[in-house]
Amino acid sequence: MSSRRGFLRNFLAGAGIFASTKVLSARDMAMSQGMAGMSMKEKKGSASSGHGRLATVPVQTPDVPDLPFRMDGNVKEFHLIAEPVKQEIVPGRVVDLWGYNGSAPGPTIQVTKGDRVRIIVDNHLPEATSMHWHGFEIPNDMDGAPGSSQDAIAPGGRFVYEFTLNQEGTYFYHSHMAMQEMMGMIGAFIMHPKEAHKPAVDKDFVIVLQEYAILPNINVPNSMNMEFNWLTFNGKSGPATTPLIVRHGERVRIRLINLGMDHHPIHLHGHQFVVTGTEGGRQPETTWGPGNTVLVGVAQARDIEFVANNPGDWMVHCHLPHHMMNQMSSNVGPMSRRTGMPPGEGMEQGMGMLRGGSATSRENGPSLGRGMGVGSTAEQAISNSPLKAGSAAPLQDMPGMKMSAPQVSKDANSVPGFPQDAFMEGPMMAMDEMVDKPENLGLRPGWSGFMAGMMTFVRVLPPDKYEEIMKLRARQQGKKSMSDMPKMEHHHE
Ligand SMILES: [Cu+2]
Repeated sequence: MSSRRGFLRNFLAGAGIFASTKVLSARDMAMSQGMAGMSMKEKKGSASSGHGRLATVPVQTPDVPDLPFRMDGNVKEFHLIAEPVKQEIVPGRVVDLWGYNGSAPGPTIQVTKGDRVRIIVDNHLPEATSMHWHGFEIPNDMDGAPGSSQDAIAPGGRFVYEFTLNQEGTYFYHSHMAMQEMMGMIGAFIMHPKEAHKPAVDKDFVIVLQEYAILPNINVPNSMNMEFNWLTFNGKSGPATTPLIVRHGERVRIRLINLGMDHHPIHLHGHQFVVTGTEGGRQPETTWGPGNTVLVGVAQARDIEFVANNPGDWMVHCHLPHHMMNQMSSNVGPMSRRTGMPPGEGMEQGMGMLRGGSATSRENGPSLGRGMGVGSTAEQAISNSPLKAGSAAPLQDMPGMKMSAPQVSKDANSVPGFPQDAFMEGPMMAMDEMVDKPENLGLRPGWSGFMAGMMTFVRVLPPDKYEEIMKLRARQQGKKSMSDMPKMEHHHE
């Protein structure tokens, strides 16, 4: 088969899912632009993907491990341990979450429709927990609803679940204790069909959306809070999220799962996609219409699919502005905005630290939200005050961070609204080296200064760049597995 025919077939397979010819022509244009600068060799490479293939591809959950299993006769046996987890959500910010098997979100479980599974759940938490299989059509006594279908699993206790799965799609498991959900206790549970859905995808990713309220100088999420300052994709906030690496021309599925207190409009740059699945499984093709933003509501899952026909590093992110920030709170206010400590104020007041009770106390509680804790609105009426020229200088000492002078116009302080709370966004916040990993290879220098919260990339790469990253990743994973060899077999062949 000539590369041109292969390419055409792939392109048609990808474009065929769209009903609108208008969209098709826009895609056609993007495609021809994207392909213009490529050599024949590269075109051949991008045409080698197999959209017509029968076998499913395993899902990749960047930054989250897969849960291994062992076969007991014809039963796939998994072992989940509910336990406290120390998790570094961005370099230097290690927080105390609750999750499974050392990870929050918990490890991804992958099965195939028709599988009989046994899942041993051990509770290593200091309190009772429960394990609910979200959306599973299984016997009531396996549902994990505490109090009604079973007793909660006591601290130190165990419950063994066993059921046969006759569904396919993007599902998840989670603690059914509400506050534990806000501590990180959820994981993806992917049920593959026996044969790949058509058109088959070349890459299949999972992103679990979570949010935490973690006040400055505290490592434990405040599960009572109604506002959140750490927004994560697979337990990481930008720029620590690991990009999704795809080869130019491949068909890509991203499975988005949301468990938190907010709905997240997830937006993809540079491509139109179709929503091919929900938390209820595959959706009929007649419902597929093009879009580039999908609202993933609480307790929902959405599968999006697109042909990665537009080369480049494309952002994929929650579009709620506050969900594209890290450590959101006014705590950087007083110290960074003033010349020093104002005269006549004590240490705590001068630094904008909380006084008069905890963050959720009667005094401070009402001001939680935008002002979360330090510098909260009850403590300080104005969160912003003029930024002193060059005031970022003291931060230049932070190791690993490229602190340059902020990009500020001379008359910045005369402009109403300046500085914004999120002034820290920008090249001065770049930490490319601190988040260095194979998947970030070749990103534009300084990229990390603009990535925060629920943000990552889909990197649509020419074959040579793609191979280079894959080789680097394989080498790194090889090194890792030499040092901490997992004892159990993996699902991936
Ligand atoms: Cu969001």
